[in-house]
Amino acid sequence: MSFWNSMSLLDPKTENAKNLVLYHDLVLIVVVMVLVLVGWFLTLFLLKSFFMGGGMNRYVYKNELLEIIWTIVPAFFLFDLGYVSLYNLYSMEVGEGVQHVVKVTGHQWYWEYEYTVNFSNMDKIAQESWFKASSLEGGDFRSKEIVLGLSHLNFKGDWFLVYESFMIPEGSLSDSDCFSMNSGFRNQDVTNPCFLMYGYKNEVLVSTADVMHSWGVSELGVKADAIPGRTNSLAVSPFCSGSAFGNCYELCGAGHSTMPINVFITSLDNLLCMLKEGVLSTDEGEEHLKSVFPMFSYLNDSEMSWMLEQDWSDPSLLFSVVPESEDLEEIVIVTELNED
Ligand SMILES: [Cu+2]
Repeated sequence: MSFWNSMSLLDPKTENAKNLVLYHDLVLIVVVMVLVLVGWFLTLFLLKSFFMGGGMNRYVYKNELLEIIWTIVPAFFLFDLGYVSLYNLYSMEVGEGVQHVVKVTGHQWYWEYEYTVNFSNMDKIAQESWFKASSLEGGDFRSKEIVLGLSHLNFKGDWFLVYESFMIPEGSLSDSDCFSMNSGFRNQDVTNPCFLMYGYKNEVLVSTADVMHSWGVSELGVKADAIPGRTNSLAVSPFCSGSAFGNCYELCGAGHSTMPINVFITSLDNLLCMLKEGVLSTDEGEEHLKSVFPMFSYLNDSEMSWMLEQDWSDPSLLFSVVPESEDLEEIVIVTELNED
C-alpha cells in the first residue's frame, strides 16, 4: 500500500517482488554509472582544447583499441542485465507444488473470485484454533463449530465458492479494525477480498467475462492480463501475512478505476476455515446442511454443549446425538447417511 510521501517502491511480500525491487536497484546503479562515464567523455571531447590540447589527434582519433573497448564493455553490461532479467522471468513461472488455486474473472467493473473447497481435508485442531481466535471478537461461534465439525462428514467432494468483489464507495467506508477485513482506504477497499495463503505457492488464474482487464498487485510482484477466451496463470508465494492492494491495469471502460484489488494473505489453516465457512454460509450450503442434519433444530442448550465436546472424526457418534424424543423417521434418515 502506498501512502503520502512514500518515495520508494512498495514493501515486497513475495520472493519475486523482492527480486524485482533488487533488479530495479541494479539497473539504477548501472544507469548512473553509464551516465557519469558518458557525461565525462562528452565534457572531455567538447572541451578538448582545454583538457587535451593536441592529445585528441594523438590518443583518440583512429584509436581502434579504444573503439573495441567502448563497444564490448556496454555489451557486457547489457548481457548482465538481460541475464538477471531472464532469471527473474523464469522464476515467475508457476511450475509444480501449487497448494491453492484461485480463479479470477474480470467483469465491467468488478472482480469475481472462485475457489475449490474440499471438506475431506478437515483438520480438527486447526479448526479449533481458528474458532478460539474468532471468539475473541465476542461472537458466539459454538453452533458454527459444531456445524463445521459435522460438515466434513457429509460435504463430500469439491464445492465451488464463488463471490464478487466490488469497490466500497466513499460514503459507505468503515474504519479499519484488527478483526474486520476492511482496510478503510478510499477507492481501495472492497466488499470481499481475494484470499491467498503465505508459506505456500498459490496459483491465480486470470480470465475475463467481457473486455480486457489486468489483475495486478505490485506488492506481490504480479500482473497478468485478462484476455477474452484465454486464461493466464500467475504463481504467488507470499512470505508473510497481511493485506496487499492492487488495481485493474488495462483500460476497460468507464468504471476502470472502480475495480481495485484487495488480497488478504493468511495461514493455510485460517484460509481453509474461512473458505469452508464461506461455503456453509451460501444458500446452497445451508440447504444441504439442513437436508443432512434435520435434527439440528431439535437440540436444546445442554445437548449442544455436549456436542461441542465430542470428537466428530468418529462418524458413529452421529447415531447418539439424535434426541430420544425424536420420531423414528428422522433417525432413519441420519442412519442411512452414515452407512455410505
Ligand atoms: Cu480496467
